[in-house]
Amino acid sequence: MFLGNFIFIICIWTVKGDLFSKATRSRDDEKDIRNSVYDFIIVGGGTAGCVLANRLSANQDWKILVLEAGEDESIDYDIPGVPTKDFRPILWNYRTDRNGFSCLSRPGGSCEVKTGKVLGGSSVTNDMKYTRGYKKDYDAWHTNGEMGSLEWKFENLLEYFKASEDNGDYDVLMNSFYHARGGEMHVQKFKYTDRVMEVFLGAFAELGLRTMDINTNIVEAVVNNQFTIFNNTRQSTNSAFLKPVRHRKNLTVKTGVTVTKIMIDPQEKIVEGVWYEIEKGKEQPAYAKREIILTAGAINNVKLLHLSGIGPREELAKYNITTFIDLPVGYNYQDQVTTGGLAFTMSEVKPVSESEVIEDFKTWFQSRNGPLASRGINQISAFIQLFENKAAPDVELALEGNYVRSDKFMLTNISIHTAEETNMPLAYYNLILLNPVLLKPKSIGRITLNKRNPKYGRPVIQANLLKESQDLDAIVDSIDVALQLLNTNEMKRAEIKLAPIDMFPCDKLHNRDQWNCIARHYTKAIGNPIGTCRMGYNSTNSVVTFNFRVHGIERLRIMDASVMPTHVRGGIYAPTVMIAEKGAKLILKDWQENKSRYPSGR
Ligand SMILES: Cc1cc2nc3c(=O)[nH]c(=O)nc-3n(C[C@H](O)[C@H](O)[C@H](O)COP(=O)(O)OP(=O)(O)OC[C@H]3O[C@@H](n4cnc5c(N)ncnc54)[C@H](O)[C@@H]3O)c2cc1C
Ligand SMILES: *[C@@H]1O[C@H](CO)[C@@H](O)[C@H](O)[C@H]1NC(C)=O
Ligand SMILES: *[C@@H]1O[C@H](CO)[C@@H](O)[C@H](O)[C@H]1NC(C)=O
Ligand SMILES: *[C@@H]1O[C@H](CO)[C@@H](O)[C@H](O)[C@H]1NC(C)=O
Ligand SMILES: *[C@@H]1O[C@H](CO)[C@@H](O)[C@H](O)[C@H]1NC(C)=O
Ligand SMILES: *[C@@H]1O[C@H](CO)[C@@H](O)[C@H](O)[C@H]1NC(C)=O
Ligand SMILES: CC(=O)N[C@H]1CO[C@H](CO)[C@@H](O)[C@@H]1O
Repeated sequence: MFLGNFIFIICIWTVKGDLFSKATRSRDDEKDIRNSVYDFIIVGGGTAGCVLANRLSANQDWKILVLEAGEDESIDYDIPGVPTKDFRPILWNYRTDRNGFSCLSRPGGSCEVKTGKVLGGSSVTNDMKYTRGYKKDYDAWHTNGEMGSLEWKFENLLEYFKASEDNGDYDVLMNSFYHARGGEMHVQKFKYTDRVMEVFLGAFAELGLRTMDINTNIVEAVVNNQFTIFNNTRQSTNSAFLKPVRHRKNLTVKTGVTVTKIMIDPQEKIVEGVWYEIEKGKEQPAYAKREIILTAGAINNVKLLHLSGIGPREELAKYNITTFIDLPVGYNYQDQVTTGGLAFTMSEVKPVSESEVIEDFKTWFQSRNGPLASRGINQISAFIQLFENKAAPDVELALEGNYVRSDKFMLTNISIHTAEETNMPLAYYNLILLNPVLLKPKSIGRITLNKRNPKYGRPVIQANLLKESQDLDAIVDSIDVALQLLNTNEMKRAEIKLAPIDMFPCDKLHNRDQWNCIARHYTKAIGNPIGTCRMGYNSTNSVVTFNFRVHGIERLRIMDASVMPTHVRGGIYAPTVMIAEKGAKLILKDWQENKSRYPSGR
């Protein structure tokens, strides 16, 4: 069966432009082929992929295929109090390449990059925070003289943010310039609060920060964040966009399949379809009559494109891959970055028993209430500006609760590793980590194929975290700000103090030198990778146009976080959904306007 298909495909490759009419084919073969022809193929059922699957399959004239490497999402991943970023089976388990200047004391001298491998992608493994970034971030994507880029001005993007938004907080929704309801994705604050959250809100207020909606272009604020939750349950883009339309007849979703290659007609530079693996070594083809859309994320898009001969010529030559299109795919990798090491302890901590936690799980499953219907102190963060006159924040001081078992706690200094090890759902915590997240780092890296095993090996992520000295300086500056919390009345009254963290090997150093050392040793990659397929004007320094078309080839687009040229000042979940909304609109428009452009009856 497989072999039959294979021979068949070779026929198609050689007899370009006609999928159906070869007399040499048997009826069975024809049926197989017919069944593997779609209008659009979406590669990667992740954050962006699920949104596109919904929007494109709304058109009954189109047959859509979604190919996702991970398995279906389970309700266990949707409990807000349980951090899915530690669930190895639904992660790609990638790490940055060892570089000698960051992640030094992390295992292997490298940092984890926790992107999701599951239907819904990283929207299943992320922290669900709903932040959009700033007007000036988007306006900076504009290229002078390029009309298409004008559509990326912030004012023109609001409609796409609002298209998917269903905001459930009245105080936020009131600002109808920014917010909307009625979309697929429910956005809301958690109802749950505790005493320590109040203390931190008060302490940041003493430092001059006001509690505000971060999605309204304000310079600084302490934020009781909104999350993509519905009924105290995670809303991934799978549950918000895909699940409700999975019954659609023209929509096929295949999970547990990995796309390994894009089929390209070498003469015409047209994309015809993809090969995907149903199990190791067993590949099947699928064909697209209209377009193939890559949404495999900023790391895996690169791997797939390189394996398919789209990338930097000199780089692909190292693997003896013939270059179809010479493009800077994989360059311009950027991730946000933070460091471990800064943590606070509270004087009185109520110990939690196992049976209490079990009861709380039952409560959540029965009524979606209780401590598991929250993310504890993680709900609070502060956005601060380090450099004046920027009119936007540089750092998010992100709080993260953790529970350190009493046998390890307070007896002696605890290691940073122990401080970060997850033992309990988020609402139970006796330690508060403060992660100063650099929102718009200057350091730039690159992704390349695995040297020994390009096809099955993990891609090489040269993240270059903290390579630029400005990045390190900004993190250390923001720690200075964070330490001022200790002088606030709120913190003093609550007896919140610096946690006794073992700073090895930085224990002999002081002040800035010590924090410099800690940041280099205990670096954390946030896991918000972007930029590897950036949008731009031409093929010299970008991979796709401002309409997401890959330069120099037809019928291939990329529509996920990888097209962002630089970071927006916030997470990239909502921005990625926005990109998919905008992309879906563009596709609808293009195929309406240009009906005859590609022969649709072939
Ligand atoms: C731990 C963590 C916490 C985060 N928290 C937040 C937050 O609170 N707020 C925020 O705004 N942002 C957050 N982010 C970032 C944000 O969620 C992601 O960056 C964003 O969702 C990326 O979307 P994407 O569509 O580009 O990629 P993904 O959602 O990662 O989707 C890519 C999909 O493609 C699939 N795939 C890859 N290769 C193949 C292949 N060859 N064949 C088939 N399928 C393939 C993958 O399995 C995956 O499902 C967080 C990220 C992480 C890692
Ligand atoms: C590439 O091809 C050359 C010449 O055929 C060969 O010597 C080399 O080992 C190949 N390299 C790889 C990575 O396959
Ligand atoms: C929330 O979930 C619970 C448990 O499944 C259910 O009983 C309740 O009706 C749901 N509420 C809403 C508003 O959907
Ligand atoms: C704990 O850490 C502090 C600050 O780094 C240091 O002064 C102290 O000696 C350490 N104590 C132990 C027992 O390691
Ligand atoms: C591509 O664009 C960049 C600026 O965006 C410019 O510097 C470069 O000269 C352009 N290259 C070509 C070949 O037009
Ligand atoms: C439609 O096709 C024409 C001609 O190829 C092209 O110039 C135009 O940009 C296309 N329209 C859209 C919306 O892509
Ligand atoms: C392109 C395609 O297959 N369209 C089908 C989508 O589903 C409707 C309803 O089942 C069919 O009528 C279309 O033929």
